[in-house]
Amino acid sequence: MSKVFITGHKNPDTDSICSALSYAALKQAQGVEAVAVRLGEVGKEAQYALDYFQVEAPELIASVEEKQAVMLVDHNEPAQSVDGLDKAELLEIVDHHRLGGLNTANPIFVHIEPVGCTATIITKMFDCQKVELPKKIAGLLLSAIVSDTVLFKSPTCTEQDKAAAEKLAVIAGVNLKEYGMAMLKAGADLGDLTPAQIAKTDSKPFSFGKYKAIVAQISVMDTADILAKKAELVAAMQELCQNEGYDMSLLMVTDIMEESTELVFVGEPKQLIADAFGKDASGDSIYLPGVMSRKKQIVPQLTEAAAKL
Ligand SMILES: [Mn+2]
Repeated sequence: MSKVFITGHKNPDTDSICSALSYAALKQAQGVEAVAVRLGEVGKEAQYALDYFQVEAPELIASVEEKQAVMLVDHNEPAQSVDGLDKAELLEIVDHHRLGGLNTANPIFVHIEPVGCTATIITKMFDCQKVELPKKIAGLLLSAIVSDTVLFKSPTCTEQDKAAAEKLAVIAGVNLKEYGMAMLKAGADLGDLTPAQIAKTDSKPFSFGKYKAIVAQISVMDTADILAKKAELVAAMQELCQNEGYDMSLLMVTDIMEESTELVFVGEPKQLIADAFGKDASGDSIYLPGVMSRKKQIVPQLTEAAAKL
């Protein structure tokens, strides 16, 4: 059999990069010819983790050929997955997101749990399947958990994520808090990102009722710098809608320290935002204290509001 590709979602975040590498390591330990791949550029945060634990990034691919064996981690929605998936041979899904409309020709292995990170599930799989966790892989899994749970502050974080991270930190030989903060800081560095790049940071496409939307998220230590450029961001988001055919573009500017989000939005219907969050949405942003998770605090609310609109 040719090699099995293991991939996270398009526009990969730290979990998608690190879980693909880790699941490939688990499969390889079991004799499967697995190779981790990625569908986009490695972000600053994931690069910090790869450098720290001296692991090469997964190979970049644009699409898969017909009949290519594929396993998905950290996503299951076709719109977020590799081009050509419909004609590939999908074997497995390991994920922690909502189910999003995938149909398959054959029965497949699916392992989805409502935990804070795919890496938490993979950590448990190493344990259950009695495969020893290499130090580097423990470091990658830990990095993914720190990222997805924002060092356990996100409402998506469960006791399982914390327990896994504590165990992984010991194996990886790092101080959990120190390493975690350093990695989040590396990811929060805006550096030379243009407004157009910020508008697509960690973005994912969604359908809310009949409306197509793209929801991006940028996590920072302090939102003042980025919100000072809100007019430029809004212009870039309008352009994104026009160029890529979205009805709405949303950007979560999440303050890691304050545990809040300024949700910037363009497009129509703004009533969707007003209904979903119970706020006046006549401007171009709303402040959402306590909101850090797209998956739990943004997408379900928009989905429900769209159903009633
Ligand atoms: Mn994830």
